[in-house]
Amino acid sequence: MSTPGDFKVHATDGEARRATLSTAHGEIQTPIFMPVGTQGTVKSLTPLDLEEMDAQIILGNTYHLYLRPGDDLVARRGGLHKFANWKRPILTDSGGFQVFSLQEIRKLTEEGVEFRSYIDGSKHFFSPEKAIDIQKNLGSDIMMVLDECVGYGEDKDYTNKSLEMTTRWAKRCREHYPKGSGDQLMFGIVQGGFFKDLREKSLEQLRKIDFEGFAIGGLSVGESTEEMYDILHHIAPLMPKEKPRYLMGVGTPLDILEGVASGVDMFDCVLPSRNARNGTLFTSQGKVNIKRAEYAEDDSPLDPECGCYTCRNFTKAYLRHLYQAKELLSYRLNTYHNLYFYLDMMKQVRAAIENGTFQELKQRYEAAYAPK
Ligand code: PRF
Ligand code: ZN
Repeated sequence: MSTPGDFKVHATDGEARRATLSTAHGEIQTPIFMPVGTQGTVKSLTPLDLEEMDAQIILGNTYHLYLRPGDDLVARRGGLHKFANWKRPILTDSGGFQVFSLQEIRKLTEEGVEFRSYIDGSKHFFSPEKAIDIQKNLGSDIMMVLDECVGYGEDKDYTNKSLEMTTRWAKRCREHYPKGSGDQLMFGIVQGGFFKDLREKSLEQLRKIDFEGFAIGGLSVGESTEEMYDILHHIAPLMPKEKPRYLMGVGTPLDILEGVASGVDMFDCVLPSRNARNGTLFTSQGKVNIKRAEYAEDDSPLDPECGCYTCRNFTKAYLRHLYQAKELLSYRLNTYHNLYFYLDMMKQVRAAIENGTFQELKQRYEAAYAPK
């Protein structure tokens, strides 16, 4: 029997790891991509769709679900799993990032962060303890600590003070939900902007607090790919080997492969689902922009190598038509394909690590996704 939080590494290929993380709603095979279900739904898909494409875990957002329909309302319905009829694991982000990215008006103090609702402008306050209470009400399998995601271009002094506060907030989160007080796991979040010494300092402080896993926050916030990879390559291999590592809000297929190569186990990003809704589709041959006129009479499947429902049943000409007509089915078929593509890539990644062929796989994707 495994207990929530158990993390077993089965194979490695360079820094890349093939592992299993146990949660209260079952095991997750890593490396894994987590589809984003901000409002308790992965936009346009049903739980059945997600199970069909082998989604192992989805992400929910504290910020959105607290504002609407309210975490207490969700708790009265037995938690987010029951409310949304999703039986597999759920990870919830703490709300920190959403407050910082969706809000110009916010007040940050040692106590927490004050912000206005994006729905009706009403005032709200998240303390580290409050962020955990909300995630307890939602009943997620993995809770994230409240952190400050430092914007791109902040100076070293600000970034340093911010990471120190993120550490104090992380400690308060853990003290509010000590290890073993329930079957929800809690991950700390490494910040420190684009300063390697500050990243190391953040990690050193956080590893003294007993978290079940560690995330890298504060990347993909407007920096160049080179700057992001520079920090990623530096910090990921320094993170505890015996715990899961999660790169938050990243990224393109190549970013994810770069993360895996640095030893990251978990990823989430709105890119596949959001891009699907604006007609940008990921295929084995690179990106396809389905709105282009060249596809108007193209009777071939979107991706001949893809086994998803969309590719098995529809032509590019039809997908383009649905997109141009803004038909609801366009969102659904495109989202289905893009998430299937990401999840299938992760399946290939896991097999390649087991076979010791991860670098070859990575090079194949790099060839397909080379900047044109
Ligand atoms: N912190 C939190 N959530 C996040 C981020 C972060 O830094 C990011 C950064 N890419 C995405 N989501 N809590
Ligand atoms: Zn497909």
